[in-house]
Amino acid sequence: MAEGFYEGFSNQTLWPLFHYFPILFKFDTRQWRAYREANERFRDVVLTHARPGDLVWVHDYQLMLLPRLLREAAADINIGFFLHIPFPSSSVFRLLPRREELLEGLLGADYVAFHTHSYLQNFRQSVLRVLGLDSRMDAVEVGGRSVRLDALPIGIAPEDFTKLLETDGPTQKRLAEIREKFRGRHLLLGVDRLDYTKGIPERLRTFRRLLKEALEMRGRAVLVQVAVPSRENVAQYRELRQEVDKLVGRINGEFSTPDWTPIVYMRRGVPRQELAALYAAADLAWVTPLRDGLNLVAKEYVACQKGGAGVLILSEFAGAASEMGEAFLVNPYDEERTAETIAHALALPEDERRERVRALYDRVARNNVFAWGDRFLANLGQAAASRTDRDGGGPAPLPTEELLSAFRTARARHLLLDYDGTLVGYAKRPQDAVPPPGLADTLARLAANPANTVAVVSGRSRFDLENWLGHVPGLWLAAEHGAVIRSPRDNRWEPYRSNYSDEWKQRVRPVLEHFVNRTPGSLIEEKEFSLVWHYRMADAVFGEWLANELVATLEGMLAETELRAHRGRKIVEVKLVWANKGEVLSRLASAAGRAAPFCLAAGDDRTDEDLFASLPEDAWTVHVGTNRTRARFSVPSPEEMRRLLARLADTTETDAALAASGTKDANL
Ligand code: ADQ
Repeated sequence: MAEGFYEGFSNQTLWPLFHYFPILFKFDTRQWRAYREANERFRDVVLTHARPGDLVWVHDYQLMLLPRLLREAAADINIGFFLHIPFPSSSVFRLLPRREELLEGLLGADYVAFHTHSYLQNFRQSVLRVLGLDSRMDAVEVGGRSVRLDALPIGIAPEDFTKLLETDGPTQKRLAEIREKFRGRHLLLGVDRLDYTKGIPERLRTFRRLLKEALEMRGRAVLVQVAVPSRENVAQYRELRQEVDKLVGRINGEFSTPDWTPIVYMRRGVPRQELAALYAAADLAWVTPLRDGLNLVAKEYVACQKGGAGVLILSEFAGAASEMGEAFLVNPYDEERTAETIAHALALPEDERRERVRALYDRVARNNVFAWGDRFLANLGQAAASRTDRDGGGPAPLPTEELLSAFRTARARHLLLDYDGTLVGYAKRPQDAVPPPGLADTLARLAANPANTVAVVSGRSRFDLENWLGHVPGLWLAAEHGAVIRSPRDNRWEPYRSNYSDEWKQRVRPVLEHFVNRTPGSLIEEKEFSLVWHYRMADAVFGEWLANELVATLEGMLAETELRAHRGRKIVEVKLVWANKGEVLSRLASAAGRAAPFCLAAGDDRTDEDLFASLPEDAWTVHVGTNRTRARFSVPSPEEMRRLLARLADTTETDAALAASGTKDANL
């Protein structure tokens, strides 16, 4: 079984496919069974140790079924999963027999993280195309649970290398020897597992081209290639080993001179001290996998270049490329341009090389493996906590018939409806979220009954609401979270408070502008009572991260003012504290001259929670969507909400007709 699991399904099915080598992947049902069985064995062992509330962190592609197996056996443990290899594009992933089981396996976790944002996107695409499950950028809802998704590139422990170089005598001696040996030469370094994803033959061929075309490299450049043998029980790995042996022999045969050998090939693992000395001595690290989840070698090299001027040549197909922008990025399949880039980089002034590697070093030092581990565990903790909260009493699905009957029998009713995400789905650009056909008519039919007070209570500006719903007779509009309200009696907008100033915007705007400059695709919206930073169009992970940072910055700045910063859906909003949906109901009730025995409030976001909190216990509070909420009930989508309102409108009209016919009878 072990062979079918490890050499088999893990390394001959998943590994090649996830690294975009569909031509190499094999599928064998017995190996698949072995994979499943091995995952079950892991489950059994974990279960002998796990207690309720424990945290289990599952690593990598060999154990993709484990999260679900654990969840089914013990719903009360908290499960995180990290994938160390790429998650391929959905068109490649779909080639895999048993793809559904693998995705469902992963979705057993509370938190699933990948190295890069694009792997995360690929995963979401696959979940959509294979399982038909829609997801948000940071979560997917499955079976009443939310699985949090994240991009969290792993780091290294830089001190493991820098300490050796700074304090370990033998390492320093070795470094001096290597420097001496390669004095006057360009030392180029490749360090890899001997794996076909690492692009070693392509690198050797590129080196050959470099020697052929850049004559100044002859006699000068030396490629030290360290390759540790790997998975030798798999045929492709044995073939690769032969191919590399042959290429090295050919190139050395072709170019060597009595005092210069172009390639030094070490087919073995080397101890950490030797590795650190090589990294520190190398003028250039040649890190050009054809595909790589992240690539630690790139980071290790940078760590050993603390204070140095080394050049990092990095494949754009390594996950690390997404966070190592100061490296020289190359397409490893393009031998010609890669060779040119290498020649160019080596010829750059030392200052420029030094500056680039310093920027890389700072990031590698900061985003180290400890920060990575802490963040993973903190995020897993949070994801698990929100599941537990939900288990302990989330909203119930809305009992529509019961609601209709309560609505029908009430003599007066208040309906308070949020707009975006509640009546209408979110659009990419705020101005595109126009009311769908039929919505205005439904609202008008509801408002036509004098027993109903109907209000759209939104964070939008009064201009948007006026523009889209201003023509609906009888409808109350509350804009900017209730800061300004329009009564249907005279269609005049009145602010909730009359003496306010917007001087504060001059202080807050520069802070938001700073964030716009840092975040392509984000923008500032100015409303009468608030300023909003929108980042829906920005890179989602980066956007979320900056949003937290912005709120933290603003919180300090706004303390003891009447302004508050809060996060909404892909926005951060700064507004006056009294501009709050919770205040709207009292306005309506006093205008209507009575409190209504029936009150329905619907909303989808944090600002609606203020409204829910201000309502009596028995109000019909309805959350649209699947997030956490204090509402009593939920409906899945704005479409569902609109259907519900249309049914209420039908009821209202029947009421009105009955009442009308009753009146007629009485008149007879
Ligand atoms: P790997 O495919 O193993 O890891 P990589 O990230 O490059 O790839 O790590 C290799 C490690 O082995 C490095 O720490 C390196 O120093 C060491 N190494 C390589 N050759 C060596 C040699 N000859 N002697 C001694 N040590 C050697 C998987 C994914 C990666 C992802 C990591 C971490 O494939 O994409 O970066 O997990 O998530």
